[in-house]
Amino acid sequence: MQKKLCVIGLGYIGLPNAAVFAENGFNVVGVDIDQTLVEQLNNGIVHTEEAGLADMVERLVKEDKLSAVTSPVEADIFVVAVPTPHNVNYTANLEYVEDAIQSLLPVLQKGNTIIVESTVPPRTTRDIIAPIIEKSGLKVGEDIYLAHCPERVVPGKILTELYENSRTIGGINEVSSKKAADIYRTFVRGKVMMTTAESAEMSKLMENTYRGVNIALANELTKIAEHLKIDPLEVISLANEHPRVNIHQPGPGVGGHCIPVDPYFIIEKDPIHAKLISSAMDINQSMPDFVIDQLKKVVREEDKIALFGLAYKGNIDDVRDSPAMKIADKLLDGSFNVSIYDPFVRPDKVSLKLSTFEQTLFDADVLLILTDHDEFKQLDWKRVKKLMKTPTVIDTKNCIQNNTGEINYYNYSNLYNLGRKSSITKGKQQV
Ligand code: SAJ
Repeated sequence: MQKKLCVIGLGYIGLPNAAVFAENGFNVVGVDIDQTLVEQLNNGIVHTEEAGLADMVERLVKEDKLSAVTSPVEADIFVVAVPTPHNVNYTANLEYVEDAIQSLLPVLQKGNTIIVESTVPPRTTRDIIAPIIEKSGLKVGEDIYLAHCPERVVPGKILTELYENSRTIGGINEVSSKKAADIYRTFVRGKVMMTTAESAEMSKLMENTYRGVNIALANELTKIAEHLKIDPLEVISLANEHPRVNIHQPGPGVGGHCIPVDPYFIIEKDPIHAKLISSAMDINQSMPDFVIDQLKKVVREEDKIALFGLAYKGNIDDVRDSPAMKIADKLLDGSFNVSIYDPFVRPDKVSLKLSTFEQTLFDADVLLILTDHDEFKQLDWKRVKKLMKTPTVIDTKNCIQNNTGEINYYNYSNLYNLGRKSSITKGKQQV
């Protein structure tokens, strides 16, 4: 018989998950506290730019395989995919997770499986989530199966990665792991790895911490290289020719809901030992100020700065924790004339004013590139030069591929030349 599956939270992770479960034989009901989102979804309307998702949801709703409601209904399986934001002091705010679990209690039945995909600090499943479930009178691990199966998909490729990525299934006990693993095995083409809830929680956090620490290393190298007048991008590409080295790419900082947040969930649990992780987070957080310091070498007060890109990374519409937002806010607080263009971000999703391509570049003194959208990689430099007052570009993502020498181009290779009179050829790009 077809199993009924309830997904709690229809955001960036919950909705694609709901769609994939529905596509793979489950009768899916999505739950979200946002009434408008629920109504729109029941009409087949989706407002995220995630590749392929809108068409898939529209079809599944039409086929009656997916619907949405505002509070949980009885089901065989519950998948919790709500956000875990951080508090002001960077500890995990588990309010949404706790509320979601609490909301299941009235509909829970013996034999149900609860899967938590939301990222949580180590020990949360056993010490916080299981006790809430047991308030129902049902015993976790015997009457109710509970597992933490952290989401690992990357925005921009969510649907592909839901199928292709390996999954870590951390049951509260073995039978819980097996029940949850059987559900993912219906569509996951990667490995389905069974472990404990604690190892699943910690491995998820370490995946994002690994990336955050390695990006911090690249960012720190950039600062050192600027000081010592060395090209850090060339250094990275040379070092990465070593078979066991993989230095990541520097940038204007680290954004998104995961890499700037998750490592703090480890720090909060053991601040005494999480020294390297703490420093890495500080370095990444300092990058927006570093970018502004570089920019100030070439701009004066009242100058017009054109900002390209608000999203936290290329070809997506997500601005959560975006370093570009931080840079834009800080520049707008100063006495600069700032104009912003982002082809992906919808103007109603941000408090900052967005302008068109032409409006942003018109009469600008400097173009600051903060996101590596494909559109920016292929800019028509003749057109850019014509619109700008002074054709100076600072590319913090090293994403420009067709620089024709029409403009004064700076990326992290040659930051130490910024604001100097002489023009020097350095690295791969012409200045
Ligand atoms: N970034 C750099 N340098 C790099 C790589 C990335 O500065 O070399 C920046 C990006 O520009 C961006 C930020 O890091 O601002 C994060 O981007 P990302 O693509 O590294 O990661 P997310 O946050 O979109 O997704 C990550 C993924 N985790 C890993 O790759 C280990 C994804 O698989 C997780 O599911 C997701 O976090 C999550 O939800 O936890």
